[in-house]
Order: sequence, then structure tokens, then C-alpha cells
Amino acid sequence: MSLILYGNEMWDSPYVLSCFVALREKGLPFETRLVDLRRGAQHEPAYAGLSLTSRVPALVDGELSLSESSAIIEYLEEKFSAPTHPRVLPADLRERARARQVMAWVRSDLGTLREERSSDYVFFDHQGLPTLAPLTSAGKRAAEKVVAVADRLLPAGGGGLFRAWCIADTDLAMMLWRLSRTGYELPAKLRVFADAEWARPAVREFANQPRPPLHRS
Ligand SMILES: N[C@@H](CCC(=O)N[C@@H](CS)C(=O)NCC(=O)O)C(=O)O
Repeated sequence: MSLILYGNEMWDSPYVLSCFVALREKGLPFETRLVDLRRGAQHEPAYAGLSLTSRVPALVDGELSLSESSAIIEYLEEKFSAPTHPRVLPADLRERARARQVMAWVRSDLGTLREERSSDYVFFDHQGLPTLAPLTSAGKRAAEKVVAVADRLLPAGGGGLFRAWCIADTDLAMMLWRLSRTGYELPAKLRVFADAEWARPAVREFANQPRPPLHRS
């Protein structure tokens, strides 16, 4: 087996994170290759030829090269299925549907929050980053929406979305880290969930990757 995950050199993409964590949680050996987005390397023929969208992530598995993080995760879940491999989506149909809903939602909504609370503030030391402006009213609304949805979905007694961890936990936590890492006071239940997800070995491994300086001299 030779799986290759293409990510970006800054290791700050939530979509690459999701695929990286899914591969690790499945216990699959894979190689990572980095695309220098700042240089526009995603548009160079070498990468554009294997990624239909010229974006990261892309997964290469033999003859197949696949873009779109959620498609990659679904592919991994089907090809490297349970019980031989750990699941990254719930076994239960209704839970799986809810997990997919969360995954689709964090990818299609909340753009304001992604803009105003960039993933750089999650993965980089804040010293090298511009001081953040307070959230705009649209940013506040997006933040409140994430908090309200997470509060509805996460069980009162603590823990993740479902009895067993799934990749939607990481995706939801990524949205919460954008807030908790930038001084937003999360309700205790959400903070405990976000911190537990941040402590997951696969997430730690991604977060601890060496990164180039944010600003080139
Ligand atoms: N819907 C895509 C989004 C991927 C995406 O937006 N990737 C960004 C990095 S976070 C990218 O490659 N940007 C470079 C570009 O658009 O040229 C997915 O889920 O994989």
C-alpha cells in the first residue's frame, strides 16, 4: 500500500487536518507531501495534474488521486473498513448521518468565522501574527451559532458527539479551537470537549509539525 496525502507547507489547513487525522486513526501508513500554496505551487502542472481542484488536501492511492476532504474520508472509510480498520464514521446509520451533517456544515457555513479567526491562530504562536480585531457582528453571530450547535449536539455528561469518537468530532473541535485559541470564553462542556480533542495523539502530531515562518523575509 502506498498512500500519499498532499498537504500545505504551513500545516494550517483544517481540511488537511481532517484527512491526516482520519488516516492516523485508521492506523494506515501514509506519506505526506507538501505543496507550497504561498508560491502558487498548487497551480503548477505537477500538482494540478493530480488534483482536480488544485487545492489541498489530495489523496493518492495508486491510480486514484482524489481531492475534497470529505470525499477522501468517505473513500478511506469504505476502502479500509471496519472491523479490519478502526472506524472514522459512526457505525450507527443515524449517527453517521448526523456526523456527515456536521462535516458538511462546517465546510459550507461559518465562512465569517473562518475569515475572522483564521486557522493560523490555532496552529501558530500568536507572537508572529497580527493582533486580532474583535469579531464583527457577523463574526459574533457565527461564533454564537457554533456554540449553540455544539451545545445541542454534545452530551450533558461530557464526551464527544457520539459514544465512539468520529472524524466529525475533530471537524467540530476545529471550529471551537478558532474561538478558544483567540480568547473566546467557551461554555465549560464545550471547552472540555475542545481540549480533549486537541489532546488526541493524531491532532497533536498534526499540530506539532514543523512550520516555516509565517512571513518570508
Ligand atoms: N472543500 C475543500 C477545501 C480545500 C481548500 O480550500 N484548501 C485550501 C487550503 S485550506 C487550498 O488548497 N487553497 C489554495 C487555493 O485555493 O488555491 C476540501 O474540503 O478539501
